[in-house]
Amino acid sequence: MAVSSAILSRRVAGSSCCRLWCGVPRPLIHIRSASAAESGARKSDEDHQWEAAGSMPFSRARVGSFFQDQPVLKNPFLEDALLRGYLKRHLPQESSSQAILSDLNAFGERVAKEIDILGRECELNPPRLVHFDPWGRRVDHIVTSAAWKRLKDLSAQEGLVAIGYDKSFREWSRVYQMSKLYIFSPSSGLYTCPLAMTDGAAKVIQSVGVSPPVEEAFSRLTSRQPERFWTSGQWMTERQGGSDVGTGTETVAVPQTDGSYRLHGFKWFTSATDADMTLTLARVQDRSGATTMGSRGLSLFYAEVSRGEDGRLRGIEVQRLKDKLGTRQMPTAELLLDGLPAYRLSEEGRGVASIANMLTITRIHNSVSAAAAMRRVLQLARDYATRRTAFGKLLKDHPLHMQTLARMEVETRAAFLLVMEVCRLLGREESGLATQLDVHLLRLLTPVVKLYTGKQAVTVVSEGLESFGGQGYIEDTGLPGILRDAQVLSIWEGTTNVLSLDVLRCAARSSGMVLHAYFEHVKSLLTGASGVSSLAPAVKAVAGALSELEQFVQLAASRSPSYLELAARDLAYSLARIYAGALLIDHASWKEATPQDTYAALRWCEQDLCLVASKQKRGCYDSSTSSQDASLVYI
Ligand code: MFK
Repeated sequence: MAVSSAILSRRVAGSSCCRLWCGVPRPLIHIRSASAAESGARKSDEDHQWEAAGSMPFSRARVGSFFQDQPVLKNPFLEDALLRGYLKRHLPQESSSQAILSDLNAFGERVAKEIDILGRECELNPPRLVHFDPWGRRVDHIVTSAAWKRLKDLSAQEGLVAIGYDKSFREWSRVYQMSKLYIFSPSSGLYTCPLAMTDGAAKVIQSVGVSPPVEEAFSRLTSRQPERFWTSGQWMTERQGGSDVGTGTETVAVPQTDGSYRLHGFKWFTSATDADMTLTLARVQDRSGATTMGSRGLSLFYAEVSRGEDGRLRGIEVQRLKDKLGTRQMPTAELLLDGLPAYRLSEEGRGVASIANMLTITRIHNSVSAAAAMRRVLQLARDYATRRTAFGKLLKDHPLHMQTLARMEVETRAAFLLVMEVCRLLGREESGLATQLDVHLLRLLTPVVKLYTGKQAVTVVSEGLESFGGQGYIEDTGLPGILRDAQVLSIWEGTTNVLSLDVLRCAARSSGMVLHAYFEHVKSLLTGASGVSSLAPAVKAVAGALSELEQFVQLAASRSPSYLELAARDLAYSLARIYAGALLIDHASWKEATPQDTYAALRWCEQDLCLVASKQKRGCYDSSTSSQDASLVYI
């Protein structure tokens, strides 16, 4: 009975296949037997009989026998022509550069063969919170996976923070470090998050002075020895919200007789909460218990996360772990600070200005992760396009599919060059080589690049998932996780609008000097490419957009703050698009540039580069707009 029903099912399947393909070109990949689909498996006698009979066999399990090849992750360093080209162009011709390239190559191999699996394990084994021990004592253990712990050790060994502080690479330390993180990020199981904050904390400590009580912490944050390596948190967000830190921070710091403090408050959103230490903001209480409200009442504190002899966290209770859309690999918690011992690192009232160094670093890390997510989905999509056949040919042979991937490639290249530009400037600043123009550019571009690449990442990764068809929507392919994790990139470390306002603020505080530096630098990049005829349309487009932007800035200077505020997001986008255009052109004008570099620059520059000028001409920032926007939303 069982045999006959199996035969029956094969016949039905075979006949339905004949019906299906009648009059339609046969696919290149035929439905294969289940056993044949498993490479190396031997065919059964029955399979041979069916093949001899010319049938279209389904397996006994009636699931058919065709299995789509999955995309394969190859060495992300070797797969990335732009990364390699960028490094070849910019790194000096010396042995340390060779060492950088070989390290990136070896690391890329490790990412593909070893690290990607660990990252996946982190996704499959998210952290959990154990509040109590079996005997009812409060322990607040954040239990993380073995893979997460392994990634901490590996991050130390690979110097993923340390390289940024390694003086032997001079102004290229940051480009080297961020290139490595760029390769690592999509496979890191979100370990890039604690690394970002660790790097940011090291930077803050460096800026306030590497001396006790944070000397030891600095050495641990930048250590390559797993047993010494520490990660840091950045506990800023409280219940009243993450953006308006000045108003929203309620945590108080009670001075102790020995000069230290005890912190009391509630941190609503603390990421990578298994950290060894943290930097956080609080209001110092005076003798009467009063505090200063607003940003000017905030000071920066350093605290270690440790346990007492009773096994309980000192001065901390973990309220709960967050249930997030993505980044589930990483513990994010709500914390009650109940007398947490801490040291003040900043002058009283200089908390926001002091933690700003950390924000700069974490925003750059965010941008690196955004470009990396785009690159990863594209690498997988283009590999898949060489394996998947539809409508009689491989996806790579469908021009419309290639057009879609090429557009993703252009976005990814622009994002990558923007990110590397900020890393280059950071390296110059930290090694004492930065000109005033570099310093202004770094201040302006950090929020611009963060906000723009965060948005690009969501769009490109989403498009990337679509390029896998339904499989892109299936959890255990690992693809949806890339989209979920990308969604946070435009939210944390400053949302798009908050960063757009930061752009306005830094322009105002520098009396326009950051914009002056911007205009100067873009013009110099265009001048460098002016002799390359193939790039002429792109140069013309960027020069035209730049001139429109200059006109807008002049006009905006005479307008009310509310006018500027309405224009802030479009202004930031315009700054990003024009600058990216100039960088693509600059890269394509390099003597070893490829025709693809030119093509990417030309394609990028076809879009509306100066969005803010186009919108301004249409009256989008006029005084009546705000009320119309509101009435449209609340209709
Ligand atoms: C994959 C890697 C990802 C990374 C993982 C990280 C995970 C962590 C998750 C989080 O913690 S998310 C929460 C992060 N929170 C934010 O990003 C806060 C967003 N809000 C802002 O950025 C607001 O603009 C800000 C809190 C800074 C506004 O505060 P204020 O007090 O209104 O700022 P104000 O008065 O403009 O500036 C105070 C001082 O700071 C000024 O210095 P001076 O007093 O010396 O003039 C500013 O110049 C300085 N400052 C502010 N923003 C700065 C800055 N300096 C440099 N760069 C900046 N961006």
